[in-house]
Amino acid sequence: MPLVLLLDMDYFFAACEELRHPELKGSAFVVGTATIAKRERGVVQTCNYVARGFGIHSAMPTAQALKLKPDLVYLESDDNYYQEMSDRVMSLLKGYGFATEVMSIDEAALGLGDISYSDADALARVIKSRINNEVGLPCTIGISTGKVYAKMVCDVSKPNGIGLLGEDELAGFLKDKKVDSILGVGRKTADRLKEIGISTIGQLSKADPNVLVEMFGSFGRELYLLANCRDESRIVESYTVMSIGRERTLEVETKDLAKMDAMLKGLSKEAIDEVKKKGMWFKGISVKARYSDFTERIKNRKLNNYTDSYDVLYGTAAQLIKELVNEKMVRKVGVRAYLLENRKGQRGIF
Ligand code: TTP
Ligand code: MG
Ligand code: MG
Repeated sequence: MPLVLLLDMDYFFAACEELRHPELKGSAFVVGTATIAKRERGVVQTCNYVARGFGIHSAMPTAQALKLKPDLVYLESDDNYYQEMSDRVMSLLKGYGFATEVMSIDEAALGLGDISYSDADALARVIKSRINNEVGLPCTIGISTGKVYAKMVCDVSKPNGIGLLGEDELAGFLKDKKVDSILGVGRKTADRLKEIGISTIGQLSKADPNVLVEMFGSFGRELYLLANCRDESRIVESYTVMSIGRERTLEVETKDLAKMDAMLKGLSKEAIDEVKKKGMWFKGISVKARYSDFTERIKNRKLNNYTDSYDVLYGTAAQLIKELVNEKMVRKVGVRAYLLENRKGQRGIF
């Protein structure tokens, strides 16, 4: 079973501030979106652990935080500085040569491949101490069989920890956790699940997968599998948002390659239109098949050169889908262009 290592920086913006203002360490402080003059109108981006001790947290209005701690220190956000620190962390991580997905400014996932838990643990210790020493910041690492589980075990190991979650521990770990502890489940999803009587992951595991798909589309399927100890999240190198793709359910489930091919043709056309509209080109192509049993497989191919050609996208997709056809019926196919760049040469973020 391949393992994923997920690293998330501890109280990131605030830790960056402590690094350059060590005198702040003992006092409660927040980093906020508003200027100091208008601080009461902004929200807290993050705060240090001293402030957390007073019940202050991310996304709380600063005015409310000041009520909880009237002598709270307020700092204006300095995005360029945090991005610079983030870049240092990410380039240290990428230096290990594993497939690395930068998931946000302060977190990344590494696909470790087939490696033992003890080797993964040893690697995590080295990475954590290098980030402590070479960048000067604290972080926490989670290791499990997929990105979502690795994130969950990272969350419960904070601060400054390393958490391992093995396959045999998964069911017990997940059972009583609230659904919103799953990466990607926000308040809206949690509220809708509550309406059908689901608040824990244990309850989610017993839901009807078809009902979940009806409610949430493909995310419903992911939720169902996640609740049942299957984390199929993939490491996508570079930014996940930096991909453009289309997927669609086939009219009837099929094993007929020609039907999938016809669908991919249309999807490729739509994806290329979008790539061109955004003024981008790409170097990675990925094709997905979803089977009747709700499992999915993805095939990726990296090109030698950037392109925005329909023929290349569709032609590659047509090759890749052949590798995904097996004895199972296929209900959905998708094609995606990733490793995107602006044609002007700048990395595109949108
Ligand atoms: P997080 O990793 O969610 O939080 P954190 O690093 O501050 O704390 P933790 O130790 O629990 O991981 O977010 C990373 C940074 O993103 C955070 O330092 C500031 C910013 N951020 C916001 O600007 N607004 C928000 O609502 C959140 C959650 C984060
Ligand atoms: Mg963090
Ligand atoms: Mg984070």
